[in-house]
Amino acid sequence: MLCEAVCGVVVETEADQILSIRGDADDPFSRGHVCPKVVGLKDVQTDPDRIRHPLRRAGETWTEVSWEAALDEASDRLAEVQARHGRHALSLYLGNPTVHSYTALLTIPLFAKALGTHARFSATSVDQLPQMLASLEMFGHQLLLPIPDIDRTSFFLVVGANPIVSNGSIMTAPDVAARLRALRERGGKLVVVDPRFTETAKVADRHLFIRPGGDAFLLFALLYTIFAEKLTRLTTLGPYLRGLDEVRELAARFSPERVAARTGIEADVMRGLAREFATSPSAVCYGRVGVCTQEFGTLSAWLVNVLNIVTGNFDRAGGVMFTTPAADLVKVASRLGERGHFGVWKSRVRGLPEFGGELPAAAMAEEMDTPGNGQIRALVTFAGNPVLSTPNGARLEQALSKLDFMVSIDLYRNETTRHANLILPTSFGLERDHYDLAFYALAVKNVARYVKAVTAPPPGVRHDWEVLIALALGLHDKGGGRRDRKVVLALKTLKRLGPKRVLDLLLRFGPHGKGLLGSGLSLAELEARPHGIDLGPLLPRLQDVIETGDGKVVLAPTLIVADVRRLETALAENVTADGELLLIGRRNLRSNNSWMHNTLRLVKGPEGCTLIMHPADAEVRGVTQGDRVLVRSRVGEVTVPVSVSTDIARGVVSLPHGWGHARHGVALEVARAHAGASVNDLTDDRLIDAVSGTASLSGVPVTVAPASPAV
Ligand SMILES: Nc1nc2c(c(=O)[nH]1)N[C@H]1C(S)=C(S)[C@@H](COP(=O)(O)OP(=O)(O)OC[C@H]3O[C@@H](n4cnc5c(=O)[nH]c(N)nc54)[C@H](O)[C@@H]3O)O[C@H]1N2
Ligand SMILES: Nc1nc2c(c(=O)[nH]1)N[C@H]1C(S)=C(S)[C@@H](COP(=O)(O)OP(=O)(O)OC[C@H]3O[C@@H](n4cnc5c(=O)[nH]c(N)nc54)[C@H](O)[C@@H]3O)O[C@H]1N2
Ligand SMILES: [Mo]
Repeated sequence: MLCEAVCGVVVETEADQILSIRGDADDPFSRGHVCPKVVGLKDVQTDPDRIRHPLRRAGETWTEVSWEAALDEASDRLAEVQARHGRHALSLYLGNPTVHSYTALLTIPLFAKALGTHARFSATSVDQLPQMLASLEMFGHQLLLPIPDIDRTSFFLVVGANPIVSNGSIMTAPDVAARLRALRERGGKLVVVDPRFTETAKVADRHLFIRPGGDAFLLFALLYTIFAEKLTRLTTLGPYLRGLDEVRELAARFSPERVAARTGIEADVMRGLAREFATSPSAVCYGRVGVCTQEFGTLSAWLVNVLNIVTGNFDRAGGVMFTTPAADLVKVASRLGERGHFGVWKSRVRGLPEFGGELPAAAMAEEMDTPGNGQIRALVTFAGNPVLSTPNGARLEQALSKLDFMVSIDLYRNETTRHANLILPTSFGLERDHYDLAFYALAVKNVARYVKAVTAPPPGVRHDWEVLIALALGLHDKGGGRRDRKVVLALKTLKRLGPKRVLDLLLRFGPHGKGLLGSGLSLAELEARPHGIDLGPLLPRLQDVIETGDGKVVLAPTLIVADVRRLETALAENVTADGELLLIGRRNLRSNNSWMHNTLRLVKGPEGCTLIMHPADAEVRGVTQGDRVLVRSRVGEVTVPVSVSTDIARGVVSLPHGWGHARHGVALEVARAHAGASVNDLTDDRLIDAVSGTASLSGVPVTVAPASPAV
């Protein structure tokens, strides 16, 4: 409900009060495991700061208003902006928790269509966009993401991910720690490549420090060795690949010697790693946020796939595979002809490409604060906090304060939503029924679980899908949005049926479904088995799912290959100027992006928002443990305490994101007392992965100096 690991929970209640939440030992997938964040379910639900009625802002004063008045005003004002400035003057930002609500997932595509704007943004472009783009280009569908077979592999190479803390991402795997322990117990190996000696690195067989942004070079060097030493394994896959020769030729330009300085890893070590990976009985290379949100995000995401493919670890047990989810949105989307698209239109100011109908979040502020035809004048946010989660948040914040109108569908008045004219609150957590529509498609086993709501929502909130549909239909009635009868009809049908019925249809006509009468899955079947159902291990199924037309994997997509030249040029360039350090991020087990810092049980204890710095870098700057330092980048500065540690590579500093709650107007009592500073006041909206426009949040050049004592 708030985490990709989808652990099952048992909730004890009395008269609608939650007494306890613990791990569900009978859940076949999570087997009783939960992490500290589980307390967030209750704490957020019962948080005194949570919004429980629609709120309207006049200047700095907030007052409760009725739903009717709020929805009427919202649709009126949004329609007015579109009438006056054109459809694309209205923008939309979708935040990460959208994917944790099946009802939102089923409604959002229609809602977005109904708004009729090209100015759509989401957390995708500060996260997994490169992986989705690689999938679109290589497998023909943006949602065909290969998933690590973590339970059967014998070699797990983790590049730019920290599953011990994140609980696994685009790899839904409850209790990932136990799964990694099991890997080593069966004689397998875990190798972690990261600029920080992370919690995952600490349980690995080996950790390699890499220079931020060095991954594409490393992956090419591995491929160089594998091709040069004839270690490819293409027996069964061979006939299904296009572009192998091209990949071989490209890799031949990146010998381990040539890239050693740029990766910070010795040539021999890279060679050894390549041999081990390629000769293991099975192996997986797994990359996540650290390879995506960086200068060469798309190249890295692509090369991760290529490495798995050419070593024969693609579409087979112990390697990476595509899932067979009970509710198969990929299949449905394909049948509707929606496989994803890229670059069909460009952003107005910088000409950045759309992806699946969305523009990069790094372009959001400039689209709002740059005058001219098509300038964004209004915004709808849904479950997002882009002021803290997208690059150059301070610029975005300025831009939000100048919009003609903004409405936020959210639980809190936080750094972003405080700029809204209206906040529309929705149900949360155990107040709504739940099915992990997105994450079962990304899970390391095929599983399914549906749970009913446990408690009633507060009387003044509505379910997310109800709010989205009401807003879209209201906008239409006022003459705004896209004048498309099919979309309006679909919204009205969804309103009448409810998302639960749609889920039932998806299950019935999915790969494990019963259809209308047969035997197999339906919602009723799942309701009767609330601990969830094990649908078996992942299976090879490339030929069932691939959407490239000729059934072949495109190993060397033109769009991506074109960026190799930039990579090669970068080999000759200095990454940092004298005295500069490269800033990376980190996550903490007791924190979830920007929005769980208002629960005291999670934020108490040692300060979370500290800058980790290597002792040698600290010494030359005259900084010692606990000192407050001033961190500066091109776009801004923050002051934070330093934590001196050899757990980080020299020349690199790490600051977590999601902090910075001391901003004026934020109604988060607990978070304010543990405010920290926002790393995204340092990250730079100009730094992007050149192919996809994904924000390069990692590897930002900064300077660090002792902060002058507070006066
Ligand atoms: N507790 C907790 N769990 C979470 C979240 C949370 O905030 N808190 N957030 C959730 C979300 S939205 C997501 S998307 C997932 C993310 O899941 P992960 O990707 O597993 O999590 P991160 O901690 O972002 O891991 C990225 C790693 O990349 C490293 N890194 C940075 N730059 C580079 C680089 O250039 N090269 C390499 N090789 N590594 C680099 C970082 O040091 C970090 O260890 O986690 C989810 N789970
Ligand atoms: N520097 C840096 N920046 C990063 C990252 C990084 O690693 N480094 N990680 C990036 C990643 S991977 C992600 S996914 C993004 C996240 O970016 P966002 O999605 O923009 O931000 P969140 O902090 O997840 O904010 C979630 C919002 O949703 C609200 N919310 C929570 N649950 C619900 C619900 O059920 N209904 C409704 N209506 N609202 C709800 C919360 O109150 C909060 O306002 O941040 C990105 N930003
Ligand atoms: Mo994310």
